[in-house]
Amino acid sequence: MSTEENNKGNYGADNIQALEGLEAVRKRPGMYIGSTDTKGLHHLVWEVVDNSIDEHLAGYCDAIDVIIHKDNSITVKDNGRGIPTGMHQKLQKSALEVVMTVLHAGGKFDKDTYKVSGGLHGVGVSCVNALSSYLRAEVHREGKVFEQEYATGIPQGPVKEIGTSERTGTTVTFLPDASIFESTVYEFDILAKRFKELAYLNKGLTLTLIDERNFDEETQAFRHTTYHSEGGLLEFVEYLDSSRTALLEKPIHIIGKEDNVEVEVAMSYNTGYQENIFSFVNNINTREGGTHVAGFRRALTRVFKQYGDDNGLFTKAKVNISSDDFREGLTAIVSVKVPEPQFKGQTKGELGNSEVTGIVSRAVGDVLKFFLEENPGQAKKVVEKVILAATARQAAEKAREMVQRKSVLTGGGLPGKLSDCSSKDPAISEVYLVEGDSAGGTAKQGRDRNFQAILPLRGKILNVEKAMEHKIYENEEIKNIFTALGVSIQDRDGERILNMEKLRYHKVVIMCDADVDGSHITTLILTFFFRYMKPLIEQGYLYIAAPPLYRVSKGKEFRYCWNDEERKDAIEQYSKGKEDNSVKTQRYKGLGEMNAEQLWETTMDPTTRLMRRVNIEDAIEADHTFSMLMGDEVAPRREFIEENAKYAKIDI
Ligand code: 0RA
Repeated sequence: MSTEENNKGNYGADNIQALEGLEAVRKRPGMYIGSTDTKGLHHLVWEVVDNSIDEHLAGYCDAIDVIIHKDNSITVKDNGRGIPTGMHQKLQKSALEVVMTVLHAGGKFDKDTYKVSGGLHGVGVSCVNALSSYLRAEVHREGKVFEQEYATGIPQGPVKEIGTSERTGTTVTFLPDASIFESTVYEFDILAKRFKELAYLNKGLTLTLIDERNFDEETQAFRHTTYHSEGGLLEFVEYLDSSRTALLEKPIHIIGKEDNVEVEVAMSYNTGYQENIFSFVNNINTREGGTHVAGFRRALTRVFKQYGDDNGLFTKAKVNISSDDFREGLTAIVSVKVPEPQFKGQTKGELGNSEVTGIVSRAVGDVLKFFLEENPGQAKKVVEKVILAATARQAAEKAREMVQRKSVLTGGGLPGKLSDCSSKDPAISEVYLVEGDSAGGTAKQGRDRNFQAILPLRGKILNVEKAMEHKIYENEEIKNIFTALGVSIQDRDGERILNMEKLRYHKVVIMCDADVDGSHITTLILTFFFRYMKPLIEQGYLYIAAPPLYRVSKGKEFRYCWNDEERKDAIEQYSKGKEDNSVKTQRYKGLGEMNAEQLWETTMDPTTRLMRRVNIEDAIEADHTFSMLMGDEVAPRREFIEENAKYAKIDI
């Protein structure tokens, strides 16, 4: 019997069930893909790509190509085994149709292989199908090519055999349903960022992204990028630390397996003071950590403490070492593959499986112990750094206490430079961090003093990437930020926690000049918040003000413009297309060129201003950007700026 015959007149109970399943997805898309905004839109791609990654994990696929077409439809092509096309015995139709139309069918029930799909993303390609106004699946398998087309998940015909082929693989092309998604425009950068991460997490796999919406005349090619890593996590760590000075000759690489849980860790130390641990479970980023990260930390503390004690290194230094001190200047990636992961936490970004802690701890402990014994020279460097960290931490504690004690002694202790607002309700209060005393003065005159406070910051605040922690707390401008905001940093078992209970403003707005210097200072302030007040960003309290770039006027009429398009539009409007010398354009280079009233109506008036909320979508990339822009080494920074200048989007 041919596939075609199988499908003919097959309108049994199972078909109706499949239809009802897809209908449920269309009725409540949020339940299946989280949301229908741009995040949900990109989720469709993750879903299909995850299925291809599973083929890679099973050992059958080493290339995935993704194309963004002109109409924002997406093609995902892999060279895996291809979705099976034979008859599904129970449902009496092609397995391809089952995978594409039955919720959670997936098709792979093999417990011995790890799956990305079915994990956190995992709702199955059938969901993508249900949410696409059009989808086409093409399968190369057993020497043949098969295809089937769908609309909103409903097959538009049977699975057809359309040719012969010498390769295997699956190609899925889908057009997201515009009646379901708020936006149907794909972002190159979002896709590229995830593919880069996936390349590091799946060594040997090549991911290519092509954007057919964007043709580059110079190279006569569509915008595209390819990611591939032979070194995997080892290269990931090297990439993350590429603008820092390494302490070890080469990152330490740990691979282990116990009870079907696979562990892979790459770690290195640099001469900086930050701790950067990124973690993944089945390729999914666990932003909130979890039991795997706990296991890693436990091993680190245990092994280093033992090594230091055995060699009498800590007693000599006469400092108390806390577990934090072992992680200063550490960059690590902890990746585990768990057959049945349980995710918990607010955003389901935390691994809950308790058995994983011990497994990771043992795997890391064994290798680390061996490394220290075999490499006494490098071990000594790390131990010296740990001792330095402990000494610095104690100095920082004192400095922090000073700041906090001082704020109590001076009765509320608000900084003298702060022009506070009258409101004491944080929910409606805003504070503007303004570069320079003169712009601060203008802002003070222009503000609505009922709910807007102004804190001028003088000169460039400390470059926090390079400074030691106690220096941070001794810096006048930074102390002012802490006291003005009403937040403090507290120690809990050697871990630093930001206490925001007394936060005085729910909008903290960075306001700098719209020129190169201003954007540099914005980056510096952002770095500071990223490093020391991350929860404030995560809660959505940090903003960047957007002063206009131009003022176009004719006589008494004028318009503010935030970009060149608006400027052209305004000139056009006033000159009505004719040459008109009375149309004037003023370019604002700094806040200082605006008077108080102008600053209010363009930048501070909540009913008219433009403001950008700062979010750290991706701490990995943000961290890298910060350290690259601020770090010691010039080459990667230049490279970064050049690379990004082309698309004019250094968005931090
Ligand atoms: C069901 C079973 C098998 C593979 C797949 C589905 C599969 C799905 C997708 C989605 C995109 N690319 C894909 N590649 C494969 C196992 C196949 C076998 O046992 O031969």
